[in-house]
Amino acid sequence: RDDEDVDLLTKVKPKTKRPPLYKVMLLNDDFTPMEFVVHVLERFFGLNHAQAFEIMLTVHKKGLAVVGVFSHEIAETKVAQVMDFARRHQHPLQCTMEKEE
Ligand code: TYC
Repeated sequence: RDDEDVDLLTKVKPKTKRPPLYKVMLLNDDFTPMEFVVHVLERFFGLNHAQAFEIMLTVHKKGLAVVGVFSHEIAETKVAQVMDFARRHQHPLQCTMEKEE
């Protein structure tokens, strides 16, 4: 750009906001088998067995846990995949998403 434009342009704040991120959470229940939850975490969240087992136990003990943070579209896809997989196996496992502050 021309040198005369520099003064003006440097006063313009770049308003490029990053898109919001969404926490995907798994909820505890009394019926879904622990091994099924571990499998879900490995299959849909790319966790290794040890990580998956640890997060499953956290959900089991605390009631819920964040299993990943994603863009809105990816988070929606993960929730839908988990809910569909749980429903097909007739487990009441619940997966939800929440905007990150
Ligand atoms: N509470 C379940 C049980 O004792 C295990 C479980 C863990 C269920 C995590 C859901 O998101 C969950 N079989």
